[in-house]
Amino acid sequence: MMSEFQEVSKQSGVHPKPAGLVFQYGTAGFRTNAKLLDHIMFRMGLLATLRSKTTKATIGVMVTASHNPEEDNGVKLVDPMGEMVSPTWEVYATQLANAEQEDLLAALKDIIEKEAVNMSQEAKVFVGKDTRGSSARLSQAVLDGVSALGGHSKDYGLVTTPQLHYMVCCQNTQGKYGEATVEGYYKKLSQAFIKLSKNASNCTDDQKHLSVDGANGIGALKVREMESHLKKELHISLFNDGSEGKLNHQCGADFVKVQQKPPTGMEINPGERCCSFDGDADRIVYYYSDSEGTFHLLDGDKVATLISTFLKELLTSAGLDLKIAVVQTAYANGSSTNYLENTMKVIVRCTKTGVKHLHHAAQEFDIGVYFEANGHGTVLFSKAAEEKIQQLAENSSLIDEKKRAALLLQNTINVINQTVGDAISDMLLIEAILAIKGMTIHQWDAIYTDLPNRQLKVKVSDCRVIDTTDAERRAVSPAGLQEAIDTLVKKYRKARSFVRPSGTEDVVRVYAEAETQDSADDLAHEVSLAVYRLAGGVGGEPKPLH
Ligand code: NG1
Ligand code: ZN
Repeated sequence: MMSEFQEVSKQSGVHPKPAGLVFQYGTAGFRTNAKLLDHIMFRMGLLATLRSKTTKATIGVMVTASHNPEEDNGVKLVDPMGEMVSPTWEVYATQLANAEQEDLLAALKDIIEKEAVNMSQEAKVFVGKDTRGSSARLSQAVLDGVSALGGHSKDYGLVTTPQLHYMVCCQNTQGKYGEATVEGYYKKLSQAFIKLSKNASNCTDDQKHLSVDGANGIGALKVREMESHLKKELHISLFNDGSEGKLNHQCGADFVKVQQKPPTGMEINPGERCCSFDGDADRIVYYYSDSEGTFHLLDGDKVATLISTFLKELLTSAGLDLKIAVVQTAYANGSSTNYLENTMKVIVRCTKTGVKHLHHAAQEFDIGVYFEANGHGTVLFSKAAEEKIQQLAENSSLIDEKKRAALLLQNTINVINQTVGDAISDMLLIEAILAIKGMTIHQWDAIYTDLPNRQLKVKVSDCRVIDTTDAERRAVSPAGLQEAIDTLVKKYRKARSFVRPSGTEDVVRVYAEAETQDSADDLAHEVSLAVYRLAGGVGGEPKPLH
């Protein structure tokens, strides 16, 4: 035991913390300029090792800053079933990351004591990284942290975030979820996709074509690797593959969603299906341009609607009585919520922003479809639901339609990465559904019409002055802010607006939707002004969009 701590002391000298730096484990782990992260990476290696010892399971550490600019980096921990690390350990992560150099051992021992960690228990940590220039150096710091505490590690090198989550889950289920290799991931997903595609009887080569914007990141590399497994059931044209452009710069899912325009570096022909991944390939959005050249975005809400409609129809055909729900956040377009609740008649839940909240809520149903509007999401099947579907699919006395539905459900389960939102897996599922339903992207888009909306950011001196309630849809502080928003919203038809502090950037986010784009833009601007005035805005006053 003594020698283990000696090694920590020695190694931490190689990864020293600059005095006074303080970071929070935010919505998606630590995220900031890559230059400031070396000590945090080393310490997350230490923490993952302790977490592995307490859970007696393999833990994951992913080095990425997702859709942030190339200069940034970040790190997130993955718990045994592939889910986000538990909230108590997020607090430990923050404490360990912020302990000054001379207090590191004390901070470490404090966690060991609180969690009664058995230090003689073996530890195993899986590490992955994205394509950022800083990722190699930073993931080495994580590996150093693991070995300093005597843990074993496996370095998966360049993988997408969801691939790393998948590996952790496979490992801890002794292979029940799949084989814990990148090859095993491709095999499982592509086999399920090919089986689903066989149900699309008269799908032409044209319909099998998809343009993918890889955001110049890891997703592009992995789509390329996967292509040969797809046996020509999907023809991919890959753009922003990282050979020239800069990561996430004017491209990628976040750019397309927030700017509501196509990425640069992509050829778009009218009516053709296109999609964008983000920098670590855990988000996807679709879009197309119509014959008049107008751009149409199909975001996470449209994806959730397509998938839940498909699943609901299959459940009816299979005669299965399973409870299906869609989980969204306040950013979900009002039209999507309205359509899901009133036309499709599925249960809709709204949670706070951040995937862990959606994931948690989705676990309460037999089938929980969760998506953030920005395109991060997946589907969760309860154990009981999976078993029922499995039994039905294996029942040899079933008649045609029921049998077909049961087999489709079974393959749908296999194409989905249930551990976390996964752009590659979501893409395959969406492509299969469109092919099976013989649906064009225009027909998918026409299921409901989005309310025009606008997202803005406001800089304030301290984001913590804003406190929210009701899944972040209402502000309880500062005083007067919610009243001001209510008054502004009343000026517009079909309007809605809310504000919340971002968990990944030092800004307040403003969201507004209304009957027309001009109204949404005006409302977003007016609410930004209210935030600026009532919540301590810094810099110049927000300017109108028009
Ligand atoms: P913040 O910065 O807390 O709004 C953003 C996204 C989240 C989530 C996280 C993690 C929006 C409005 N917010 O969080 O949904 O994806 O990043 O990546 O899209
Ligand atoms: Zn991401």
